[in-house]
Amino acid sequence: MKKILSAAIVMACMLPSFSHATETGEPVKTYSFSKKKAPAEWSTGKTFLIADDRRLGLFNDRNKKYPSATTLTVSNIPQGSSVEISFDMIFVGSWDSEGKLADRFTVSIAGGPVLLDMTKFPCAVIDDDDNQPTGHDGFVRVGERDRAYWISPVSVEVPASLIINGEATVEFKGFLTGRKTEFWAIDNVTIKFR
Ligand SMILES: [Ca+2]
Repeated sequence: MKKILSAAIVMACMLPSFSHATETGEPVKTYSFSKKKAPAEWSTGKTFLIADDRRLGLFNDRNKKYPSATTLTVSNIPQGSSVEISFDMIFVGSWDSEGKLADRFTVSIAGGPVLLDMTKFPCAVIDDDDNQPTGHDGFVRVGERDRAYWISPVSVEVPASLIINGEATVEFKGFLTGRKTEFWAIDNVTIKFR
């Protein structure tokens, strides 16, 4: 009997260590969009092949053929925890960091505050020529043309104060000046509770 009791105590002591592992950085959820349709937590289902890897996208807020934004609903967030969302942002075409054609990308609470406001992009071209990209990760066919793409790791935190009833809906949105020349997609999303 004594043996059984001590085994139960050891088991009970092990339980908190599981939640501790989560706090110290184990993802509670990952999305790699390996199927044609994205999981239901995402408001848009369409995926697109870039370098033989499915990504959520493409998006363009000025072109009716594409959705302009997507939202991700994160549920079962422990009380008092914040949420860290990390993902690969894929910039397709030559996004502009300045000037009249400047583009923008935001991550925000749906209908609420902006968490990340991006105005600097890695899309560099030589001599202002879209046919001479530099530092890009490859080319992808969009419509009738091959376009360069750049992949940047992005991380954003949803503070505990913006989480209501253990849930947060986060919106990803691009504000593009190019209707047919600029697009975006996301991939390899990981969710961590902090
Ligand atoms: Ca993927």
